[in-house]
Amino acid sequence: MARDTVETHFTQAVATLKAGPARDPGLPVREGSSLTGEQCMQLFRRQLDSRLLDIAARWLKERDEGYYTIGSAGHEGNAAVAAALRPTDPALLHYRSGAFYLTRSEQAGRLPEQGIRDVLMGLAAAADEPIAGGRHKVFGHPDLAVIPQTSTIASHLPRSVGVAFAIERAAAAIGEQARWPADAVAVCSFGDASINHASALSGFNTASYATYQGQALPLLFVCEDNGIGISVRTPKGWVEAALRRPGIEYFAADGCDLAAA
Ligand SMILES: Cc1ncc(C[n+]2csc(CCOP(=O)(O)OP(=O)(O)O)c2C)c(N)n1
Repeated sequence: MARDTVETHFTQAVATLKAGPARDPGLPVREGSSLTGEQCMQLFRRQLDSRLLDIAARWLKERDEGYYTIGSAGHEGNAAVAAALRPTDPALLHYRSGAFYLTRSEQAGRLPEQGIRDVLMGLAAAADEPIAGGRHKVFGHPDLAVIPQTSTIASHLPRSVGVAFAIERAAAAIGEQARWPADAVAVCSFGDASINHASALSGFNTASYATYQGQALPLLFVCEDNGIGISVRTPKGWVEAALRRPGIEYFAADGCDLAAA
């Protein structure tokens, strides 16, 4: 099979890297980070799996055996987001969350190939695919607390606010046994262009409005900024300018740097 363009870019870029001094894999990869070399390698493997799934998606499509080629290339840093959370934290993910999904699957005690298989079944629109029964390629699994979403951009943001609100209300206000642990944090990922959608704006506003008046809302919004929405560039600085809101703590990290992320 001929290498495709994304794969070629990747292997060329990796070939230019110079090995650093040997380090104890049990130590942090650099000062100021808690990420050990060992953990870093584990995340890197899931990042590679995600990239390989993208390549497999195009390869299956060429053979008329796969139906979706929406990939996660360039977004593999979201493995770090999964690693920062627990596998019981409800996750509402967008379509670039391959590495998050594979990392979480492993965190939950599954073999790497089980997560890979879930995604492959989605690509092939398999009737046995557990989350959508072959109707769409979506990331979702009840055992992984990954709540399935459609690829309708931003549609899951208001829902994530509801999930976070429910975690808090169930635990603190009504003392109900909820679906999620009482100390769970909901996570919701989306792209930089998606933050302009009315659904996203209503989600941000509701979160902001609630926390502004003291309502606890355990929610991590993750904007994966690749600088473009199909063919439309996101203005420089727009994501930060648009997302700094009352009641929402904003912080940024380089998604291509696992330790920073
Ligand atoms: C509601 C809705 N409108 C339009 C689309 C078509 N669409 C698919 S991806 C996309 C751009 C998303 O860009 P961004 O949020 O930056 O994420 P990226 O794909 O760059 O990761 C659009 C408009 C859609 N899926 N859903």
